Amino acid sequence: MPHRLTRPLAVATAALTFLAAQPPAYDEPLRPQFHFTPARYFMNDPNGLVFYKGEYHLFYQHNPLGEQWGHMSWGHAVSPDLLHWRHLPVALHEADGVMIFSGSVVVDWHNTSGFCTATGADRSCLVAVYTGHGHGKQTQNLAYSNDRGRTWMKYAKNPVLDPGLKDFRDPKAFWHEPTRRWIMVTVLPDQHKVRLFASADLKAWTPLSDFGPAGATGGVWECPDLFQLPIEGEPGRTRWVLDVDINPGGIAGGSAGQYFIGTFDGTRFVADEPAERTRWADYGADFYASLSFSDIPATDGRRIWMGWTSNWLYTNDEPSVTWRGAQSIPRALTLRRGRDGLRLVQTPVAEIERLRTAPAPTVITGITVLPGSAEIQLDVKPGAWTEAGIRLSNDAGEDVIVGVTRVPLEVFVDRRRSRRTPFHGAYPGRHAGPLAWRDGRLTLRVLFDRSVIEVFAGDGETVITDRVFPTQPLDRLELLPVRGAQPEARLWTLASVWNRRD
Ligand code: DQQ
Repeated sequence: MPHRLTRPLAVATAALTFLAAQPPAYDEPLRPQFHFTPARYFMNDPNGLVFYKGEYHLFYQHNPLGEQWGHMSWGHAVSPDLLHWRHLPVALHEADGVMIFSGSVVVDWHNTSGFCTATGADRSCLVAVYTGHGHGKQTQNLAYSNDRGRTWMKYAKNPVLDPGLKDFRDPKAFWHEPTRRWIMVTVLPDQHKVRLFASADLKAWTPLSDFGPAGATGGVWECPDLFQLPIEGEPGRTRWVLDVDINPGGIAGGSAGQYFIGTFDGTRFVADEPAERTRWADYGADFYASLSFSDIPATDGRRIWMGWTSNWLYTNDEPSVTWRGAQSIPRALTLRRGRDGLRLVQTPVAEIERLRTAPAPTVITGITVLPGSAEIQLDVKPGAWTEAGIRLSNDAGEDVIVGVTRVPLEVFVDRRRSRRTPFHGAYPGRHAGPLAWRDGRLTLRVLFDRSVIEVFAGDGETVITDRVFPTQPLDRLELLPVRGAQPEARLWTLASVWNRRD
């Protein structure tokens, strides 16, 4: 006789099956509302960022089977505006003992690879260049898609680069028009070297040059990127930026991003500054593996990157449930000249202003209700103060201070008291970065999103990204009392990008 479930059990089973098939509510207490998070399970580095036929693609390091790092595959989402993302099925799965580590995607506009099947005027397709990790080594591999990234084929003759190295990864490929060839930037992590290759067809690669060791070398080098940026206020002038992440040995402990500014002639990157000089992309503990979008049209002209808002010190222990890991807000990049030479400037993409629920901000006086997702702007003027800033807090006695100190002149995020019940010894901390007066004022633009804080200080010159994991929502905002000229703070509530069921 066939086994039959009793009626209550059958109802319970049906309910569970129904729940498992439902999209997540995207409303768990720590779940950011305008930052990208995976629907379920673990996410780390952004991968394959590319704009193609009206869509931004975000691939990401993903464990499709669990809440900790493992089974690395490429998760996938698309967006029309860099904010509202639609999840697509996993693009590249681990297979045959080879995990899919980080890498990039390019548009092969002229079918140099021979992978593109389209015949008309537009012969383009997408090609992914990724690291295969397995069988004791790391190799560079290709996959391609002829249906706007919906399905992917791994190249039958993978790997395309296999020097037999245990650590050799994170290819970022781009088309270099002056030499009319593809360039691939990779890292030799424990040698603290970036190695460049060139190719006519994305399949056969020739080594070009090495860069490094230089800058910070207290940990392995990972996830490089190389791109040209305009210099603000100097029309027609550009410089190249080589971004290399380091773990551990970052400015706030653990993982962090550093960059070098210099020249690239199609073969070699040469830094402008001495090898001892380290420049940090972000002074917080949670901005890693940043990657810039490929193929943003020249009519737009922006170079935009995003990074993973976590740290290898504690990522596997973060106290979020069902999902783990968030990406930063996409940031537009430029270079700015100051007393200290050129530096990278990061600005949240302008699209974010469309999320403001009202055009006029609320002016902060006394203790104000802090919505879960908000943008706060703090303006500080010269005065007799030693420290100025804002305090985000809750009834549980947890708080985060975001502010500036006068001596030394710095911006900081202090999350030491942001969680009553510790989850990892490396999490509590205060992170600070150098700041300069601009036109007689200090301005902090703070993006707060439940468990993500991004601070853009000095019009993007100094950035701090820190996750915060309070045990209950930080729902109060107030200005720190200061002596002398009162700072001004304004707040915009930001709408959720996850209010759709897709
Ligand atoms: N994460 C990937 C590697 C990369 C590291 C593996 C950086 O490709 O070097 O998940 O977070």
